[in-house]
This record gives sequence, structure tokens and C-alpha cells, in this order.
Amino acid sequence: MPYAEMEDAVVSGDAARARSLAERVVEGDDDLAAAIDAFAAGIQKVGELWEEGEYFLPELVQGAEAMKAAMAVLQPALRRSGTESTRGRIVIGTVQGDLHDIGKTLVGTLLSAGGFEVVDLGSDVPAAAFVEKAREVRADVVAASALLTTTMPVQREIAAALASSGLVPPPRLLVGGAPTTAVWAAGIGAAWAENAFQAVAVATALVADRRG
Ligand code: B12
Repeated sequence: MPYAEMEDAVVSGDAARARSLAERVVEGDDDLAAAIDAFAAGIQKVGELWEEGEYFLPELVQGAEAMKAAMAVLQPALRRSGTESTRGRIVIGTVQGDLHDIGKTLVGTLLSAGGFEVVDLGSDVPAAAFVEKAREVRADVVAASALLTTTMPVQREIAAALASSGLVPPPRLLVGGAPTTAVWAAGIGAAWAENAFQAVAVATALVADRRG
């Protein structure tokens, strides 16, 4: 399998090529996990280039779109084969009053690329809707994005709603978005990650801790 080509399709943000490479994997009954690793290596590289200042937002978004295009083909095949990893279930959304969804979508994409089952509620999501969905899908983690200082308090509402939800143990709350900080998160009893790449590592630790 052309694993280097898969990685390159994501690094170069070529969604059409990523999709057709993924289709070849599925049609050829090839190793799905190995293909996901190759595409994930691409998005990892995109993240590094972004952190180094080599890539800017358009390249980041195109890389994520290419990754999503590949995952859209690979994930149903994984589900059919019954080998889908159960690294944890995550409900993600941008909080009520906030329409910024680019960062949230990137975080959701990388979480699903990392093997989590992700339910994306979109943007402008009320605190109660996060909790309802978490109850319905038995989520391990609720991830909430806020890009406005005026919408950050909704993250605190979600923390309170989860604490009084009666869910045992309550799903862990992971917050993020440009105006948020580790100090803010600690103050509301949530975990925090600065970017989509760290979000995968933090979510992994939260699930491990919650599942004990
Ligand atoms: C694009 C954009 C918009 C677009 C949004 C389009 C869309 N579909 O998302 C539009 C034009 C609609 C918009 C509107 C507004 N915007 Co605007 N917008 C931006 C802009 C330029 C980029 C945001 C972005 O997508 N960044 C790229 C992504 C990849 O980064 P990110 O979102 O930060 O996400 C990363 C991390 O934060 C983290 N992360 C994000 N979410 C999560 C969640 C979790 C759980 C975790 C762990 C991590 C995490 O990981 C991500 C990837 O690594 C920012 C400026 C900026 N530089 O941030 C302003 C900005 C956020 N907007 C701002 C404002 C004021 C507004 C408006 C109020 C403007 C107006 N007067 O109408 C409206 C509000 C609309 C609303 N109700 O939401 C301000 C906010 C100021 C503040 N601190 O409150 C900013 C900072 C611009 C500025 N300098 O003034 N905006």
C-alpha cells in the first residue's frame, strides 16, 4: 500500500487524493489500521508544520479536510469489520452564543482520527444539550469550545450541569478555544488543551482515568 502517498495527501491538503487512496484500501480489503496510521502521520506532520510557523490556517484546514475525507471512507469499513477501536466516546460542540466552529471541528477530526467515537453537536450548543447527548451516548468526555470571552461562561454552566446530571461517574469536561487557559479550566473543574493535537493526548488520559 502506498502509505507514504497517504501521508503526503494529507500534508498537501489534497482531499480528493486522500479519498481515492482510502477507497483503494477498502476495495482491496487492505489493513485499515495501517492506513489510518499513515493518514494520521500526515495530520501529525501538518500540526508540526503549523506549530513551527511553516503552515498557516488554510493549510491546516485543508490538511484536516483531507484527513476527514479519508476517515469518511475508512470509518464505515472499520465499523463493518467490527474492529473499531473503543478508545472512548466524546461529545463535542461549540457553546451557545458562539458560531466559531473551525477549531472545534479540527479537534473533533483529530479525536476521531485518534480512534475516539466522536459526536459533533455543531455550534451554538446550550449546556443542557451537551449533557443530554452525553447521557444518550454514554460519553466519557464532553468537549466544549469557546472562542469569545462572552461565551466562556457557558463552559462553566456545562461543568455545573454535568456535576448535577446524576451520571456516575460524570463524563469528564475538556474545554478549549483561543481565549481559554489552563487556569480558567482548573477554576471550573475542567481539563484543558491548547490545540487539537494536545486535545487527543488529554482526552486519552481523561478516558483512562475515568474508566480507572
Ligand atoms: C474565523 C473567525 C470568525 C468567523 C467564524 C467562522 C466559523 N465558521 O468558525 C466569523 C466571521 C463568523 C466570526 C464571527 C465573529 N467573531 Co470571530 N474570529 C475568527 C478568527 C479570525 C479565527 C478563528 C479560527 O477559526 N481560528 C483557527 C482555529 C483552528 O483556531 P481555534 O479556533 O483557536 O482552535 C484551536 C484551539 O483554540 C483549540 N480549540 C478550539 N476549540 C477547542 C475545543 C476543545 C475542547 C479543545 C481541547 C481545544 C480547542 O484547538 C484548535 C486547533 O488547534 C478569530 C481570530 C483568531 N485569531 O482566533 C476571530 C475572533 C475569535 N472573533 C472575534 C469576534 C469578536 C467575533 C464576532 C463577535 C465579530 C462581530 N462583531 O460580529 C463574531 C461572533 C459570532 C458568534 N456569535 O460567534 C474575536 C473574539 C474576541 C474575544 N476574545 O472575545 C476574535 C479573537 C477576533 C479578534 N481579534 O477580535 N469570527
